[in-house]
Amino acid sequence: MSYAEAKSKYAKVGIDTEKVLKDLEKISISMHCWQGDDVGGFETVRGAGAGTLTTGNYPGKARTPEELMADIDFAMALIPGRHRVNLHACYGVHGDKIVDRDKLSPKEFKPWVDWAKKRGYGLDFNPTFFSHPKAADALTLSNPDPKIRAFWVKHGIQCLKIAEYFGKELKTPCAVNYWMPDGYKDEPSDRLGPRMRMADSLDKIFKTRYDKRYAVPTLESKLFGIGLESYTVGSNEFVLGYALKRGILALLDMGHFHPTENVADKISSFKMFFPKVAFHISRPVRWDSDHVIRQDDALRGAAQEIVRMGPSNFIIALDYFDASINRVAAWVLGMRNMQKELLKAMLTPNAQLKALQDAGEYTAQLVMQEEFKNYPFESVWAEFCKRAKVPAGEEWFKSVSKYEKDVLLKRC
Ligand code: RNT
Ligand code: ZN
Repeated sequence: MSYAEAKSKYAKVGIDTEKVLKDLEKISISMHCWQGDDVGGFETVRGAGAGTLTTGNYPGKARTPEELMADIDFAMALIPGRHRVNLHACYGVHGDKIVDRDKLSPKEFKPWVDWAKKRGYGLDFNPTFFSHPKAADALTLSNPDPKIRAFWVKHGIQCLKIAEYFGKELKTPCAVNYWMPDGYKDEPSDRLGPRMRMADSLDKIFKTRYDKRYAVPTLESKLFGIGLESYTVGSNEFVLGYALKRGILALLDMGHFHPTENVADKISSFKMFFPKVAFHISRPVRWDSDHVIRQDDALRGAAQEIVRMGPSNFIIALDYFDASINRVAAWVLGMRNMQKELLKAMLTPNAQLKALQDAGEYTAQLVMQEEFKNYPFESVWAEFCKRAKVPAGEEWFKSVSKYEKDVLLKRC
């Protein structure tokens, strides 16, 4: 179906596709740098570890900041719209000597800022509370040893400063997300103590003066980690309570709940009590496996909630790391899938469906929910891509395959 035909079909159910195209263009998604090198970073200690696991050994991962930047640029050129890049503290650009986490400063991130300015990307940030000798036992901000806690508090503070620098330089607020793996493999004897220590450490970090116009802290919860199956300090309840009390944002990672929980259902409750809802869009398979996001029911559900409550109320970041497939393809596919689900949700007559719900017209609601799924979304997507001058269909994969042959495989 042509765009013009699709446009008139949507117009009949009250949807203005021209407005939808404009609205979709306004949604910036934060693309996670860590898919590019399996959460490696540029320090000496490598690998995700500490509660997470990357699996696979696909050739061609980025080894240097230059390679990672080039791969991100290549991916971004195949994604319609303007987006952001999400960095982790372990991706600092160091000289001869590695600056330890407690001493990181804007200096190590200047090359990223220079690059982002040139490209027009916004930057988001994450302190790295893992892949470090002082996190070997997966206890950082809740560590019983006050010296280790102090080290990580310092890291948390430095990251707030780096985020502020990003926001100020790039003139767009930087979301700085705190996720700590802290937890225990087996049943702890004290569940309260670590949570009290964690809260105290976080207090020390967030009492630092920072400019709220530039740095927007978020706190990410988790149900369990690999090797930390019995207890996670920063559980959902801990995060909700802490974030509300301290006036920061809570971050929902789609892989951090029981596999049968409906993450989409949580969003409206978050929206009620927080000014914005922050997201790590991920796809768990049996566990928090961080598979590339697909156009599945979980993503559809999240996108619908985001659209119904207004995308400007959300901070959307992707978080997955598959080391078993082409990493550039993993980025492009995930970003486009997120956009496609947002577009599908925008092309749904949400007000009509809500009216059916409120009127108790459940049969009609069910029928319409299903019928609208088959409206000609692809024609609008193709138009969106055409205007953004990027391939609409699977042709994008040809360019990635060529890049793999010409660039990625030469790294091995
Ligand atoms: C881990 C969390 C966390 C990380 C990134 C790399 O379970 O989801 O967000 O994936 O910080
Ligand atoms: Zn996450």
